[in-house]
Amino acid sequence: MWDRAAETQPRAEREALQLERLRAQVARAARVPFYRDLFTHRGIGPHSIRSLADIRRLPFTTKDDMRRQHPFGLLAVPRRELARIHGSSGTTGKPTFVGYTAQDLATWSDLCARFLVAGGLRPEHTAQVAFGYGLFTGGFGLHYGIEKVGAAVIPVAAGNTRRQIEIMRDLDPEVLICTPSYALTIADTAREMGMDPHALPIRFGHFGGEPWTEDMRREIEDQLDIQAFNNYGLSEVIGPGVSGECPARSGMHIQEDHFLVECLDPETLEPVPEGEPGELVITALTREAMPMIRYRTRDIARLDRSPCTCGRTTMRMSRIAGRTDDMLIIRGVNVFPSQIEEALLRVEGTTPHYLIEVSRPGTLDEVHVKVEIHPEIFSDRMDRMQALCDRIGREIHTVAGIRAHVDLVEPRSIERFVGKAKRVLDKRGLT
Ligand code: ADP
Ligand code: K
Ligand code: ZN
Repeated sequence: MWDRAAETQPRAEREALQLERLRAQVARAARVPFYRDLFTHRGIGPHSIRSLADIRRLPFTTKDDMRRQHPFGLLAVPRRELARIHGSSGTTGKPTFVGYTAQDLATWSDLCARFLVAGGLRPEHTAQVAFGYGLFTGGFGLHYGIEKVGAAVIPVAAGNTRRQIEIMRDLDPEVLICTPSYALTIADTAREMGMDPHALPIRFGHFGGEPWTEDMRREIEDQLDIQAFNNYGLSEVIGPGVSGECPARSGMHIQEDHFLVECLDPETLEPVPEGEPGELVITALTREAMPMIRYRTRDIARLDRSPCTCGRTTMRMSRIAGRTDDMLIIRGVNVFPSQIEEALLRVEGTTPHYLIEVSRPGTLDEVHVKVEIHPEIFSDRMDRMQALCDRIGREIHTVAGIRAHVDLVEPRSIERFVGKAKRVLDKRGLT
C-alpha cells in the first residue's frame, strides 16, 4: 500500500478526521463570496457542523454554479497562490476551470499514487501515459502520480496510435494509462499493423475518464492480454484520484480522508438506501484553491461499506452506471448508454464499437443501435445476420427495457476514439 496508515485507518478514527476537515473546509469556503452568501442566508458556519450528518445542511454546488462563477469565482485563495489551472473537457457545454495550489498538487499526486500502487504499480515499472496532456486532468494527474511512486513515465499523450505502439515495442512499458476506449483503439491499430496485441509488453492498465462495463473490461483484457483496473475522478473536485480499484477489483476504494461522498436520489436529493444506485455528491475535504462543497457530479453509482479482502477500510463505489445528463429517456423509459453496451457485449461476435442514434420521426422515439461485428462473423447470409440482430435486440430489451433497431455494420466503420468515446447521437432536438 502507498499510504497504509490512511488506507487502513479504523473507520471511527477516519470519521473524526473527516469531521475536523469538513469544519475547516466550511470555514475556508466562507472566504468565497458565492458560498459566503449561501451560508449567511442559511445561518451556517463551521459551528453548524457537529456531526458528519450535518453535511446535509450545506448547499449543493452544480456545474451551472461553476459556469456562473466563470472563470474563477469559486477561488478561496488569491490568484498568486495558484500553481496550476486545469479545465474540464467541456463534454457538456462551456469549459470550466479549476485552480490548484502547490499543496493541492502534492495531495493530488499522492492520491493518484495510492490507486496506482493498489493496482500493481511499482518503482521498477515503466508506464506509458496515453491520456491527453493539457487542460484535461487525466494526463498530468496520472503523470505525477507515477513519478511519485518512483516508476518511469513515458508521456506519449493521446493520439498518433501507430507511433504509440512503436514506442511501446521499443521501450517495453509494463503499464498502460488511458481511457478504456483508447485501449481498444490501440489493440485494433496493432492488428492493423500486422501485430498480435498480445505481443505488446503491457501487463496491466489503469483506465478511467469515461463509463465502461465489466464486459468492456473483459474485452480489453482478452484483446491486450493484460489486467485492467478502473479509476475514477473529475476535474471539479481534483481529477483522477477520487477512487480506484485494489487487486480485488470489486469496486473502487474512495479516498475518504480527502473526499466525503454521498449517494443521493437525483430527484429528491435524499440519501438512497445503502447499496442502491444514486447520484454521487462529493465534498472535497482538503482542496485549498477551490473548496468544493457538495458537488453534484451527475454520476450514478452505488456505495458499499462492507469490508474488502485487501484490508483497506475505505468505502467502495461501483462502476459509474452513467451520467444523469447522458441518460436517455426513450418513450418514458430511462436508459443509460452503458446498458446498451452491456447488452450487446453479451452477444457473441459483437465488438465494443457502437453508436446509439435516437430520433423522433413522428411522435414516438426511435432508437437505432449501430454495432460493429467481428470480421469473421460478418457474412453475406442475410438470415444469419438477421438472427444476430434479433439476438442483440432481445438482449437490449432485457437489459434496458426498450425496443431498438439493430444495424450491424462493417468492421471499422464506427469512429475510433483517442480520449473519451462519444456513444450517443440524439437527433430528437434537431427536427
Ligand atoms: P468532463 O468530462 O465533464 O469534461 P472530466 O474530464 O473531469 O470532466 O471528466 C470527469 C467525468 O468523467 C466524471 O464525472 C465521470 O462522468 C467520467 N468518469 C471519470 N472516470 C470514470 C470512470 N472510471 N468510470 C466512469 N466514468 C468516469
Ligand atoms: K524507477
Ligand atoms: Zn480492496
